[in-house]
Order: sequence, then structure tokens, then C-alpha cells
Amino acid sequence: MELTRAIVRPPATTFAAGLTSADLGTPDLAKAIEQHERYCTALEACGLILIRLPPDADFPDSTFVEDTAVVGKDWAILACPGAASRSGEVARIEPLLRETFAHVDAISSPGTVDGGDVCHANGHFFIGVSERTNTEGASQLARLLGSLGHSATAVDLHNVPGMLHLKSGLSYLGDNRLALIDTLADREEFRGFELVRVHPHERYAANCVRINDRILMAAGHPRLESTLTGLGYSVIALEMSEFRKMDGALTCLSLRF
Ligand code: CIR
Repeated sequence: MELTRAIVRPPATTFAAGLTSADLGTPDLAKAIEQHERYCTALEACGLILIRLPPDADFPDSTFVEDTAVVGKDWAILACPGAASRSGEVARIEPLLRETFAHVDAISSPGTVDGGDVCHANGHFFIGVSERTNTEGASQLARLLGSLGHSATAVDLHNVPGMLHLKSGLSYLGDNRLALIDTLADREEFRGFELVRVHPHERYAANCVRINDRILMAAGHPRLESTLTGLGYSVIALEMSEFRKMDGALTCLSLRF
């Protein structure tokens, strides 16, 4: 799908109070804002027009807009975040989504879904069942996607250590290719795709994103960068250190459609 727009929200003054399990220290806000600005410039270099929301200090994790919805060309499904501290983020973005998309659905409680658990691969959706997305949420989402003409498969992540979301370890590169961590490589669900394995030392880089004819990836992962370049992709590597401290990665920072 040709992407033309993206929604972004810069980190707010409360950014360091967000959820994290990373143990990498406190993020530097000024640096995070600068990294976010570079991220926005990269999205624009991929041809996207940005819809820039203001920072929202009421929700420290609100820069991770990807978790609030699952979006397609002309539809959006409001998520229902699995972390209590993030549940109010959806209401803050909902008016924009209703204004932007012709068709809007929503996941409802007791279902929970974080957008980071949803990986779109050429019309098919993989839905991670994780600490944030429960079985009920995954079933609701699969049903809603089905009514929009899309197929979906649930991917149970409970036995995969260190995965906040499905997209922490899996990305669709286009061309029937998935980049993924070793732990996911033998899973039945991904048969039929060409697999690009991410070296265990570069696990964080498994969250990358294809946008039109470019791939955005986290800087500092030379093995994956050279694999992707070798496959013919034009790669933009971005410094993500401050978001990584808060368990965030590249895809989390935007909703692309
Ligand atoms: C959280 O724990 O919810 C945030 N600190 C990080 C969310 C990252 N989002 C994503 O991977 N889609």
C-alpha cells in the first residue's frame, strides 16, 4: 500500500515518567525531542505528509501513537491499551481519527489491543497476544479486520521472552519478506514468507519499517543494515537511544497510512 500520511506526537515534558522495563537510564528530553524531529524529517523524506499532534504531558507514553489505533487507507480501529496508564490516550487521538478516516471501529473492554502488537503484511494482519493484547482483544480485532476484507492470525507471545509487542521482534519489509528475531523464525504462522533473521545482538533493530521505497531502521545495527542494503533496500538509519530507554522503537512513533 502506498503510504501518504502519518500522525506523530513529540515526547512531552513528562516523557521520563512513562512505562519501561529497559533499565537503560533516564531519557534526556531535549535529545528525545531532537531524535523525534529527525524521525519526522525521515518520514517526510519517504514522501509522507505529517499530521503533528501537540505533546501531551498528561500521558508520558503518548509519543508512542502507534499503540492507540490500527489504521488502513480509509479506516481506523481504535485500540484499547493493555496498560492502565495509557488507556486515556485513545480518547485524546479519537477526534483526529474520526476526522481523518471514513470508517472508524473500536476494540472494547474486556478486550485489550496495543497497536504495537499488530503487523500488517500485504493485506494480512498478524496480531500478537502479549502482556498488552489479550485473546479477547485479538479476536475482536480479527473480526473487525475480517469485515474490512482482511485476514488475520493471532501469534501467542507468552513464551517469547523480552517481547513487549509483536513488532518488537517482527517487521514486514514488503516483497513477501519478514525481518524477525530468531525466537520467532520457526513459527508456523510465518511460513510462506521469506525470512530475514536479525542477529541476536541486534534484536532491537527487528523493529524497522518499510515506507514506500525506503526502510527506516535504528542506527547502530550494522549487520541488519548491510543485509537490507544487500537486498536492494534504501535504508535510513535513525538514532533511537532515548526512545529505547522507554521500551519504544521506530514504528511506535507514528501511525502511517
Ligand atoms: C509502553 O510501555 O507502553 C511504552 N513505554 C513503550 C511503547 C512502545 N510502543 C510500541 O512498541 N508500539
